[in-house]
Amino acid sequence: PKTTYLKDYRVPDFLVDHVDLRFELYEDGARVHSTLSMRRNPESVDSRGALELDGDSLKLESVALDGDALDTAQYEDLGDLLVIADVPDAFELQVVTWIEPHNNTRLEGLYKSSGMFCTQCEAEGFRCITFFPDRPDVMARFRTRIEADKSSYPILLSNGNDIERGDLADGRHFVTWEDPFPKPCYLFALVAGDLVEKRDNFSTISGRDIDLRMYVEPRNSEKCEHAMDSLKRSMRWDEEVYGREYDLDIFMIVAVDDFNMGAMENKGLNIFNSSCVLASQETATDLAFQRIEAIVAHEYFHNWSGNRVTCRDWFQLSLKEGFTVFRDSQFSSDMGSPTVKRIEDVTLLRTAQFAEDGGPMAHPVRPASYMEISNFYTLTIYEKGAEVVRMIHTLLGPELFRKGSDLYFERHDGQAVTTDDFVKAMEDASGRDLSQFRLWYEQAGTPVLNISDRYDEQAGTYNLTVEQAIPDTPGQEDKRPQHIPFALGLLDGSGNDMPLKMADGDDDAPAERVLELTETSHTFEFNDVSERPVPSLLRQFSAPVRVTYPWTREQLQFLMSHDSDGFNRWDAGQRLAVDVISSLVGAPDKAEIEPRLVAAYRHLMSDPSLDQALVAKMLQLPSEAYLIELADSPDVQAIHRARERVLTHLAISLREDLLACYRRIDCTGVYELTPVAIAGRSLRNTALAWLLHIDDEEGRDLAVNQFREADNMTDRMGALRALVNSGFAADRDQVLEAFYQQFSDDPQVVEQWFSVQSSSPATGGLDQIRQLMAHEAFDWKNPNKVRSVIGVFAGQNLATFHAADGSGYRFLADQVSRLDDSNPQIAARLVTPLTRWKKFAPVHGDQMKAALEQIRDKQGLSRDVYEVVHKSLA
Ligand code: BAL
Ligand code: ZN
Repeated sequence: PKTTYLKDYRVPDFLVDHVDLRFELYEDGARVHSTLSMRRNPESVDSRGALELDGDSLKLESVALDGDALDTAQYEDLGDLLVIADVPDAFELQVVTWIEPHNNTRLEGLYKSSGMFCTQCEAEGFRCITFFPDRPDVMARFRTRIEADKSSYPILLSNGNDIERGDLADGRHFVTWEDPFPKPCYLFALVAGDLVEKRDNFSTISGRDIDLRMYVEPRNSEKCEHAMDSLKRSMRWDEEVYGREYDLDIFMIVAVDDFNMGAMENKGLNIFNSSCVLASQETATDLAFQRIEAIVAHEYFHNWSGNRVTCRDWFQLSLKEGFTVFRDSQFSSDMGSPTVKRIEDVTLLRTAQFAEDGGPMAHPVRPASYMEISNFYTLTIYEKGAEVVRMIHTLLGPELFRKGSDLYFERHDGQAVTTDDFVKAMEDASGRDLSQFRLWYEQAGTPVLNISDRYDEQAGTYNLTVEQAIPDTPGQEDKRPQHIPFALGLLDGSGNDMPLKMADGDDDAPAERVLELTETSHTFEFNDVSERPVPSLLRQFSAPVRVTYPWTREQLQFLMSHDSDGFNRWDAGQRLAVDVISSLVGAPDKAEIEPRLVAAYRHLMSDPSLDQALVAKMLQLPSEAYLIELADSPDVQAIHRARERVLTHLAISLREDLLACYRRIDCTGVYELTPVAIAGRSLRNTALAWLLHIDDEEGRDLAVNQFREADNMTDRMGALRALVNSGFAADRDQVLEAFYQQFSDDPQVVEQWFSVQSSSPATGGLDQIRQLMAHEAFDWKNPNKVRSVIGVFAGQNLATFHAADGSGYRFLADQVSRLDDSNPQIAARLVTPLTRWKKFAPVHGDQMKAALEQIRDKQGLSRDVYEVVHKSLA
């Protein structure tokens, strides 16, 4: 496959002013009539070149230029390109294509899901619908007429406003939609189906009434309220925090079961994976409720950061994704607990993005090349991209950042631009020089900050030396130092923040500072320091970096209970737990387990005056995935055993505290989604999980009872998960069966039921995974089912996946090869756990490599999987 390079970017040779589409939808296919009003781009260097339009899997029926049919000698249909050598400077091109949505298993372009037609065009799906210059810097106004059988497809939707509708012969009907905003074709959408409509409305800041509509299958009509409320909160928040008002008269959300992504921000017509939008107390966990709120917000925020201002090319993907993830994380912070939200974001970043940044697919936030753009919807583009925007926010402060975002939206409204344009707007609005900061977009890899300190009691000075190093990544060596905002505080012996006086001419002595690192090494001096401080470093995780500092366990325990920064309090607990578990990896079974850990956890569990939302997070032990990420040449089985040992030890030592904690928290009231209520359920379920980890009989009774009595999915799932992971085999089988019987007709719940089993070493042995795949509810064509069984197995059930005989790796290779024929995007994602083979101890690495080679040797490998496998083996 060919590689596309950023350095080769050229403006488009042709522009499209207007697109007129007519879809004839049938059961055996769809005919697409496209009329493009086109002209040569005056900025193109090639002023006489041929017209080339992208296509994929299209059957071309006819081509006409300015009303005259062309014969086959006048154009060339190369499959992936339609070439017309001789076109005037401005013209109208009519193309008719035939496509087969019912056979479209890739779920790119127009396809069928549960009997409805729907689309996914980002990144390059529009070319599967009709021939078109499929690139985001070609922006056009779209009018779309949809024709279909009226009884099977009463609802016909596209972008913009519906301007005309009517009946046709043979029981068919049509609706015409017009979108007044020019947009790239990746934001085009179409939906046709037998759906129920839920309506609401929103009055914008300037007093315009917006019609809000959700379309779902009839069985889901009671699961829309949360998404609708989330939408209204998002619309209000974007007005208040970013000054962004909605621009069309209608905003629509559609839920579909078969979807490669989480959701898609098509202009005025957001399409969601059902699992990311439908929720009820009985069927969705707290986590799902929060995820839905965040994703609804994310897609809505794209209306400005993505749609009104879009990307010039796909190398700029983080322009919209990084910024929009940053915006949705600010929103979630404002709606719930900011500290908890930060902990969740950083956990994902440190576990998964750092792993990506240290592996063969490492790439900058603005990549320099790709083979298949679908492979670049990554944690680096999204999460690290959001961290980069967050650092700009930290460096500029909220007021100047807002000035910068206002300028960005004003300057570039209706344009397709670059990450550099974004940074420039921030510079121009703030007067700050961000030239070195731009390296965050260009250099891959996670910077490491090695920190040392020296306290001079006589002089009353404290020196902190920070050295930054950025590891080599594929194709990038010898990196330049980056501009890093580094927030810190210093704690005195009582746990109070000390005034931070520095010899910078500033008399101010704040309790916290954001230092700016720009050199390879910096030494910062603090004055009038009356005692040796305990440093609280990188507060709020002010930059996406790794920090090494020789904290003692005593200091970590101290920070856990005293740091005024909630995030660092949590982080100290994580560091302590990581240190304890890591020291036990490979140690004899009798090796002592650090008593401070038990003491610290007991303190957290037994003091109800502490912030319960933070406590709930602090009681989560670092995951196996995170421990593996932190280790050099990890032996997964040894890490698994060490972590299990610590968990067992904690549960035994804290048994009475766990029971008391479980009973102390009252969960009998009305189900609420407040941070306090969520924390209560989380704490209770953690207590339950720990008790069942040691097969405690009393805990078992509590779990069985909770499973039966629960009026919400969080508690039902908490009990189910605890029992599934326990040694109580009979109870486990019983609750699993009861759960399935109750929810077998709800695909989103069945996906959770699959996940709870495939993630568990207790039930998720390879034989069990195969059984799940043979289950009546498993469906190869549905990405959520594939993810919930195969993806969860390889990503979360690490002890089984990394079995010493390599069976987990071979199994995954088989599934990837099978899936590659029908859905290459999802197949390529599934490969991820194998890509890091070089990091692992040879006992794992050699067999992981062999599994990658097995995939590589498959005939007819897709471009998606080819890229991931070949880069991993390079
Ligand atoms: N643009 C793809 C889905 C999302 O990030 O919103
Ligand atoms: Zn997005």
